[in-house]
Amino acid sequence: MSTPSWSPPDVSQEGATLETFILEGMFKVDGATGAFTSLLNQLCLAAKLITTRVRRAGLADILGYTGETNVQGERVQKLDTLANDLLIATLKRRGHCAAVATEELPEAVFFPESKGSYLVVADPLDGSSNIDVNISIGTIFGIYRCDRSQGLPTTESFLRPGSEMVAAGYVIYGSSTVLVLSTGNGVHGFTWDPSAGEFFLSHENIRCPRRGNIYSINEGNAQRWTDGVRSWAAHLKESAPEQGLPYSHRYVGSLVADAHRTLFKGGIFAYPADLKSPKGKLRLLYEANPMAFVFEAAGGAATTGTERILDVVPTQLHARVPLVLGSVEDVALYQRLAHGTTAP
Ligand code: P6P
Repeated sequence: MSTPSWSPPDVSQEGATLETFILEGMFKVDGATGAFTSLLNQLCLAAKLITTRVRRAGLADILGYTGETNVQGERVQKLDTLANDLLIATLKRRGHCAAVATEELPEAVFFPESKGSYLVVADPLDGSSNIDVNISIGTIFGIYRCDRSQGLPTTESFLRPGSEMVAAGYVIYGSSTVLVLSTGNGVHGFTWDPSAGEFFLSHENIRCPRRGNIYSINEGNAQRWTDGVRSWAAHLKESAPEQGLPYSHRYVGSLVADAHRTLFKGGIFAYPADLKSPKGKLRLLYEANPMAFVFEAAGGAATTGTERILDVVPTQLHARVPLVLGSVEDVALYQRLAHGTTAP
């Protein structure tokens, strides 16, 4: 039985809580069981729990490294571990999630007691190298349906293109905490109100501008780029006001922060393959795919430079890809100048 696709309510819901917004979206779907709605609310609960810990990090001595390293070979910070554990524990409740794969764990976590038909992929705390210098970090998530007619899911159940996701989004812990969510029908932002302990709809129907004037890439890697990427970056720095050049350069070094700014202001974010990261640095399942899902739902674009991100079929949970996302015109220009290809 194909689960009807969820869509948000028609009339403006400005000021509605996230739970209300999700619930009212469900009421519009004939035959909805409430499982998807309940799973989304569990993810929102995880975001609330992580938000409170992130906001207290400076006070509660949960900064600093644990001394361990994760499957990426990166030093693990306490907040990383805490966010990962909170997310998994929250998703395990209510039984709608059959398994979850996160950046922090080498293998997926399966919930055999669950009768749920959903899989979650997540980067529980992206940008963790910025935690102890108080720069924006975030949580990134995506949701797939899974077929339970063959019994429990397996790791292979996760190795599907991002186009098969039914929802995706992220939480940015910045000057305020904002949860950005898409179920494929538009993109909506919810801002955390700590006094109420709720997320309230604050950005309805977010649209990515067709073109921006900001490019976001780690210029420190320039000597490792291909000639094509170098010529693209050089083009954006030319002084040609009639072409809207030069662009400004902004780079936080936290994907959620750089992507969030690009979603609202337009322009382009790129983490291309280079001599140090021949497959790119960012992970397909729980970084590139959820961001690509959000950007396409907001009228933006996301490619590897030659292929639509959401079409890439992962070969393993922690597969890496080159990631280029942003305004459709800026992504198309990147593809033309950096790879000599046209938009997919
Ligand atoms: P670099 C953070 O560690 C991260 O995974 C992403 O959030 C960010 O976009 C990227 O790495 C930054 O990488 O090599 O520029 O520091």
